Amino acid sequence: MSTNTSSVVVMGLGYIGLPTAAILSSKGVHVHGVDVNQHVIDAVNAGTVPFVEPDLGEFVEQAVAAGTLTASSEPITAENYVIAVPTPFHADRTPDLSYIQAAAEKIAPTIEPGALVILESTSPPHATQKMAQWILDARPDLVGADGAALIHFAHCPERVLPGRVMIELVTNDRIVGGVTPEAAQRAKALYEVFCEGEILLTDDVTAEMAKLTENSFRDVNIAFANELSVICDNLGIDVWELIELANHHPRVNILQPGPGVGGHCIAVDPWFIVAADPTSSNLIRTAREVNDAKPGWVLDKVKKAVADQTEPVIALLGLAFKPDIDDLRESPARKIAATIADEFPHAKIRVIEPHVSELPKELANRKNVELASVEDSLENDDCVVLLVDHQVFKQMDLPQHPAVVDTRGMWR
Ligand code: SAJ
Repeated sequence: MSTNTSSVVVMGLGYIGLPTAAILSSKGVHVHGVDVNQHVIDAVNAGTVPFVEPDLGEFVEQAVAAGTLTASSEPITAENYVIAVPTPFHADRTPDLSYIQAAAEKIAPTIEPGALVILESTSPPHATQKMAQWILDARPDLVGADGAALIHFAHCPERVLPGRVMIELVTNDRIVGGVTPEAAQRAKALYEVFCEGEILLTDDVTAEMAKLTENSFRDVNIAFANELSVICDNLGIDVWELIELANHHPRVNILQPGPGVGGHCIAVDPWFIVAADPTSSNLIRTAREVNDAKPGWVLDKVKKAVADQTEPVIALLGLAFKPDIDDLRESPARKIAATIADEFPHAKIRVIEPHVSELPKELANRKNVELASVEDSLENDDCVVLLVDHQVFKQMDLPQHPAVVDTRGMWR
């Protein structure tokens, strides 16, 4: 191992930072993880994981036992720093870089000349250079007499799929964007410690844009499927049969419609491109709007289905943002459930989500909402709304008595 890859500080022990810390430390790198949440720090130091991700627990347990992974609220001096903190957007959908700034300012006092700072958080164009400036503003001694920084900066976006993170961290190709070519080479050496995919070198701004482009590509293509689903519903055509047929064309590959697009990436990242160039990003903005409008369309379907009832019983199948996970963040199903609870105060709303043991707080305190079992019959409901196509739902038969709103084409 090169001397430059023996120590890493990871800022942010979330869905990306902790797996990255764990995989690096499994290769013998000394990793110190930093988080603002004491519960996360305690969990990691105890060799446990504060959220569900297959195989991550074993990696963390072994690394902590081997002494290569530690966690605290404060960074230490290391050869490499990886920043993996959230990048949400403001109310006006412009990117909020405050977590990156806070992490940059926190590591600044510990950095020694020659260190490499990598931004992994999904970021708008030029965020890596802003991060570099925040660090250098705090540490003017890290700027040489010729005006060049004495440390290196790179952007290396993650592209792992939740649920497959420990596999994809190793097997996915990786884009490495250096603010300088030397920074890119340094970052490549670090990712080579665990990544078996191709490591593709570019500059920092292209790397930032590549990540946003990947998720926007998917968003635009899901929007196409969602728009088709609305058109087909108006025209009395089964959209899932239509897509299946069209996808037999050798150059057509349409994605699946659903109740909207959830998660913390695909529904967010396209807005960073829109914010960077509002006048030229009409297609990307429109795709976002099409996908964001889909939960409202589902609500209208439910309203029509129970229009003649004053106290309907409505079953909602699924709350997660996609099938077979327990992650409810930014879930369109969850948004739809909350809106139905608002719109039908006299209804009985039975939420069936086998991956959670309690309802999220905005549903838990409603008198008209209960968490129901997947074992219960659906035949006594007035309306059944299929929101997530979890495997467990696929074993259920199409209910005969209730009206059905099937947003995933599971019962077609
Ligand atoms: N969805 C559809 N129809 C489809 C596919 C997905 O409605 O045909 C919906 C899902 O139900 C979900 C949303 O889209 O609500 C997003 O799900 P996803 O599986 O497409 O993606 P994520 O958010 O779990 O992960 C994505 C991945 N990006 C791409 O596939 C380009 C992943 O590789 C990224 O690392 C991740 O975003 C990220 O962190 O950016």
